Amino acid sequence: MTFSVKFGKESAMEPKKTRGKNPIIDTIYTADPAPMVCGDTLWLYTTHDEDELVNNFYTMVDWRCFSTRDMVNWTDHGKVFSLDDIEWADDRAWAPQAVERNGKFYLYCPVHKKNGGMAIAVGIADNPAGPFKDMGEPLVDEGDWNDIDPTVFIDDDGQAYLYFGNPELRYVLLNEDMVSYNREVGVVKIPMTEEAFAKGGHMTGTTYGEGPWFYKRNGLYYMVYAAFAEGKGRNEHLAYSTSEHPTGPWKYGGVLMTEEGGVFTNHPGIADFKGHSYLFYHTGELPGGSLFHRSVCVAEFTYNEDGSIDTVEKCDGVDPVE
Ligand code: FUB
Repeated sequence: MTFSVKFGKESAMEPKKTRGKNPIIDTIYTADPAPMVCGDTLWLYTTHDEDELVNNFYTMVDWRCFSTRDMVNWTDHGKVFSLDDIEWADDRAWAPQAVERNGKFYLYCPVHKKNGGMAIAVGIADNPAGPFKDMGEPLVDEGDWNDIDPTVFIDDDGQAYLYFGNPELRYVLLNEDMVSYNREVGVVKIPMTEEAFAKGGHMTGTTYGEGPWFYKRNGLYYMVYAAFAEGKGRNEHLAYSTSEHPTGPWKYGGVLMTEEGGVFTNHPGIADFKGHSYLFYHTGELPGGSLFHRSVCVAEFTYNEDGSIDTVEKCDGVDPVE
């Protein structure tokens, strides 16, 4: 059985009868999963690791989109945004996140600028499957290399937050238009303390590495991120911190997914969908998988009564939902 979706050009992927199977996508290499729930559909935006590498490094030129209504059958919407659509960018189509506001869809994407350094681009579309159109200039461009891995969240009072960063976690307060931010507040640097992110091996001396994912549940704010334990040669694991306020102070919560069995990077995306909580992540487990050839997976998890989360195991798939 396959289903059709209302938006865009789609192709139904191989139907799966009973359980969803990891990696979710086995036709291309994908990484940096960013789920977005819209009504009865979960949309999954990913980066795309090209088969052929340039300079033996991440070779990534476009962003892909997939959707599901049951966590088992997925529809491939193909390329929804690419470096070719961003006149001022030339490389590194890295980890995105999408959000809907007032009937428009915004895809926040780190890219390498033609004149050097990383910055955050915004693609805008009328439906979740794109095509996304670049807003024409960087949204965040501090002139350093920290401006990667944006995560966006609109709070109950309407204030939207865009967190991002490697090695530092930073944020801006997005304006209602979602394509500009409060310049008086500017780019705020989160104090990179051990209380917030635990002692770790990344450049700030904490575990916080990159790939933040910001959301709120039952009045508690969560920051989930790719993290580095102390010591040399460690792969990234996933960890989380919480706060009673959207801008911190943050308190370290624990390890969400261990580094074992993965590749150097990992990248979290969290969504509640049809009464279940999901952690999307990536591994190198497709045939030919490697540091630069990753694939997106998903695991179901539950919260403890106090809002804490136990370590989630990498798994081979999830059950269907209705
Ligand atoms: O995929 C490219 C980069 O690697 C992402 O931006 C990081 O989060 C890491 O996954």
